[in-house]
Amino acid sequence: MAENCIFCRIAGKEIPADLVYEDDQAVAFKDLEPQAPMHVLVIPKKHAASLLELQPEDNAIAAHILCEVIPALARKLGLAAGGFRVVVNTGEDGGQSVRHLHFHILGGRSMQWPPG
Ligand code: DGP
Repeated sequence: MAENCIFCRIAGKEIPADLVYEDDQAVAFKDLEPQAPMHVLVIPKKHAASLLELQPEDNAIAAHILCEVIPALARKLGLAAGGFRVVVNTGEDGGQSVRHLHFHILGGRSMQWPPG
């Protein structure tokens, strides 16, 4: 757990969030500032500031989130039929505001490309 990390504190239940999924490695909760009718954040419980901090030993958690948690959540949240978008903002130019790795799942409307 990183000091003063808001997402570590959500994972640790120190501050409340609208949790939609939890297992021993990951947590998912509704985004406080939703950009789509369904907007959920999936985070690893273990702190990593961004994608750039992931190490080879994090392969298993990254695969777990991508291959298991996100598809299962998309189905559970009713996004599988219409489709959805997964976004990992990274660093300043990537628009990352919270320095704890998180996967945005956005759905419930048609997405535009390119993103702003
Ligand atoms: P990013 O810009 O990619 O770092 O996205 C951070 C997202 O986190 C942003 O969409 C708003 C959301 N967020 C920030 N603080 C909180 C919080 O305390 N609770 C919840 N549920 N979401 C938060």
